[in-house]
This record gives sequence, structure tokens and C-alpha cells, in this order.
Amino acid sequence: MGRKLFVGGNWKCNGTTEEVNKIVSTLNAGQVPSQDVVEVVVSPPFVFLPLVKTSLRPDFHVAAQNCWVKKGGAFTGEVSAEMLVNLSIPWVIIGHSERRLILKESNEFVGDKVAYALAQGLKVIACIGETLEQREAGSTMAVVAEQTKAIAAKISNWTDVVLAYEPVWAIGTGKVATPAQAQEVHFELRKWLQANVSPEVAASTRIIYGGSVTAANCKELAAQPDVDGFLVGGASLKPEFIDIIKSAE
Ligand code: G2H
Repeated sequence: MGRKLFVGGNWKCNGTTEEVNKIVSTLNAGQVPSQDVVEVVVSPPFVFLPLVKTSLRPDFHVAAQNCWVKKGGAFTGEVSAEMLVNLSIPWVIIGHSERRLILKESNEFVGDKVAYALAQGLKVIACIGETLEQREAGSTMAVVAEQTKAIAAKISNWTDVVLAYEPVWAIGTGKVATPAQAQEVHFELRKWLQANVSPEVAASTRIIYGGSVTAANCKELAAQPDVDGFLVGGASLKPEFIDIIKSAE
């Protein structure tokens, strides 16, 4: 069976109650292909998760933007995977580059988080990607392989994992990777999974692209054989997110 297109909206640290209600209204009114064709997941900040979960159309799902690396307890400011499960939040984004770079989350820490979240029953959007310096030094594949290896070392079942390739130089910069650049890395990542995990996991795991995705560039990216969807930031706060979902048509 083919891989179903996945379109995620990462709202990051944005929004007021009024703005969230407006985005949800726009999403609820959108005419999009059925969930047999495209899986849509939006990721509001933690505080808006219950509001979005109750007001969002049932064919779209929600994700948290992070969760704690182990069972909850004395970890001030953190939100545990158990809490997300308790609220029936099905998905979580882990390892976004903004957390890796600003909050210094290491490859190993990200791997541990992915494993813990999966063990609690969450589905995970696991993010990887190289910086501009790393790309210019020719180490893109080595970097993303190392990040993926740290995840692969901690998990045995990839069924509930979506791998998001997000080159840091393309994030929020308006400088999207070309379809060829995205395809090249996605192809290599799939090859890495084939050699280091299994041919089945390589064939079935969705590898999505993130970094300045818009309605204007999504079609060409989605046409690449190894690009299975998107993680969209800025454009997911706007009505054009509906057009990005329609790239499945
Ligand atoms: C990459 C992406 C969403 P943007 O971070 O994860 O954001 O589309 O704004 O580059």
C-alpha cells in the first residue's frame, strides 16, 4: 500500500484564543480531500490543545509540540506524555530544530523522548535537519543520519512515526528547499532506513518536508516520490493551509 500524504500544521508559539478560534473556523470550513487520501494534524501551543481538540472537525487531528522525556513528576514547566494521552491528544512533535538549537536538546535526548512518547501510545512527528553551516560543509547526510540513528537506537516499532526533514536554513526564512534538494535527502533517508532498520520500515515510513512550505511551492514538492507530505509553520496559521492540504488532489 502507498504512503498516505501527511500534512501537519505547526503553530509554534503563536495565537490568542480569538486567533485560534478563527484558524479553527477556517479549517472547519475548508473543502479538502478525504482522510483516506490525506492525514491532517494541527499542533497548537499546549494551552490551546483542549480548545482545538473540542472545536476542530473530526477528520483533522491534533498534536502537542513537545512532551517530557519520561514519566511526569517534579519537572517544573514540563508536560508529560501521560497528560497528552489523558486528554486524548494522539500526536506529538519531537525534536524540532527550534528545541534542538535553542533549548540544546541532544540527539540522544530526542531519541529518548520519541521512545517514551511511543511507549505511552502517542504517535510521533520526529524532526531532523541540518544547519546551513552543515550543508555548506557537505555533511547534510551525516547529520540527518546521526539524528535518525539516535531515534532508531531507542525504538523497535516505526508504525507510529512520521519523520520530518526540516533543513534549518529553510525554516521561517522563506528560503524553501528545491524539490530536488528535498527529494535527494528524503531518498537518502529512506536508503538509510532500509540499510539500518528494515526494508519494510523504509517503504512504509512517511518522510515529510518542513521549511517555508507554502501553497505556491507545495505541489511541486509533493510530486517528489519520497516526499510524503509537510510540516508547515507560518503558512499553517493562514487560510492557505487548506490549499496545502489540497496538494493531495
Ligand atoms: C519548520 C516549519 C514548521 P516554517 O519549522 O515546522 O516552519 O514553515 O515557518 O518554515
